[in-house]
Amino acid sequence: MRIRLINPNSTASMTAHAERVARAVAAPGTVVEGVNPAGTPASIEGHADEALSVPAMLELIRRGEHDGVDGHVIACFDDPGLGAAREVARAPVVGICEAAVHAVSMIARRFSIVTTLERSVPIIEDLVQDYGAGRRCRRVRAVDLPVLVVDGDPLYARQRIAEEIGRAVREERAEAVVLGCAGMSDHRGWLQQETGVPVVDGVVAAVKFIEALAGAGLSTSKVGAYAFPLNKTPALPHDAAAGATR
Ligand code: 5HY
Repeated sequence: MRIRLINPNSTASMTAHAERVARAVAAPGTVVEGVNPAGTPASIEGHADEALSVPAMLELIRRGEHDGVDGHVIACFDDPGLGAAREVARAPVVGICEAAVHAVSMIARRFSIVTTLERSVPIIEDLVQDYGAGRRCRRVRAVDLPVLVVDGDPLYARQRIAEEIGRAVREERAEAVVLGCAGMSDHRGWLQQETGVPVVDGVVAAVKFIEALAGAGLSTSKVGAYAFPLNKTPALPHDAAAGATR
């Protein structure tokens, strides 16, 4: 089985970290290849960064389809462009937020999420509602560290994440915690050991969900919402020059 893990930001070290975590849990016979675009934001922190990352991410999905991969992981906790990616792909596409939310809902009745910056909190809160887990999620918290600090200063970051997990357990009685950034994946085991509660990482969950879906012979439905995009002839340059309107 071949899984393409796509980090939509352009920071190769984050791609490498997520690929290493994914390969460590992949089943024998599953090959995971991490890729990221050049030219997208170095980190995705908010709506504009998401929007700027999606076109190049879709190209990587198309390339994976051409290469015949068995599934795609979008390794960014905002699940950017997930619906668009499912339109373009036939193989299953799993976002790490959706994967983590479903996985944690099967091991705990109430959970919290710990992400990077405060600005990502409402984005993730809306995703949790969209994924039908609004009642299960007690709170989305932020350690208030930029994504690239989480990636670049791991020992400091994991200490701050552990403290936030402790607050989630004490204050809202979280029974499990989800790591709300792909850059936190490296720390899952240490954090679980340190805090004593189950810690769920979306990269791991997404890889195992792809193995389950592809292994069950399931692919993205091409009837309805995720049907292949309609062909659109790009506006020709002279249309614009002639001021054509349609
Ligand atoms: C992520 N941003 O997983 C998200 C996390 C966030 O570049 N990779 C990013 O803070 O929204």
